[in-house]
Amino acid sequence: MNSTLPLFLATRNRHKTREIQTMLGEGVVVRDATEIPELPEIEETGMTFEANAKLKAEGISKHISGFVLADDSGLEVDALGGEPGIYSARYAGPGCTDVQNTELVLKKMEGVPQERRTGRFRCVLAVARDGKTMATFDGTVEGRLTAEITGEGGFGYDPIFIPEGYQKSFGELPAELKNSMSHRGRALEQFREWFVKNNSQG
Ligand code: ITT
Repeated sequence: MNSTLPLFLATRNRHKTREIQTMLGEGVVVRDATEIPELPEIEETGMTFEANAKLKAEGISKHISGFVLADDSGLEVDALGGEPGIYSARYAGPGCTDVQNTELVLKKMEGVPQERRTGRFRCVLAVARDGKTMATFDGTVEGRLTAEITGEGGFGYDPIFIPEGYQKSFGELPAELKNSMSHRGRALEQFREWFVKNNSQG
């Protein structure tokens, strides 16, 4: 990207903001909802990642001018029937921590053999302006669950997720490697193309 473009993220999750800012690079200056405490808390009442991403993007874009990008994401575990899925952030209950969520998944997976510990991260990005969604993008990364917490990198469920083709978890692998293949990285590649095109059209 040639000039500096502003982008507002409809998130209060600073880990997402850091990853997105890193991946979009210096040409895009990212701000998020942690900078504006008056912004409303958008209730995630949708039944899909896409519905919740749209709710967040549309809700916040009524208060912020320009493009607003929202990310709804989570972990789907096959042996748990796709849980925690859209409930990833609140799996262990309202206000719970990443560690509590991660420990709950591991507990529910106790005794599940290696070959059945499959799952994936999913991310849907929605971009909105003036309360209307303009586009959505999605990305997934397949992998398997560890039996215990591994590494200190990343956030959320990263320490219990080993991406396909690797022997280490996202908690152990370098951030650049995660970003190059992650659900968020894949969705963001598509968004980036859209963003450049739509900004150049004014
Ligand atoms: P916002 O709604 O404010 O964006 P949130 O953390 O509540 O923040 P979500 O509702 O999309 O976001 O929940 C996503 C949860 O899924 C998040 O809290 C993590 O626990 C997990 N998650 C998403 N992406 C992840 C990643 O790249 N690595 C590990 N865990 C991830």
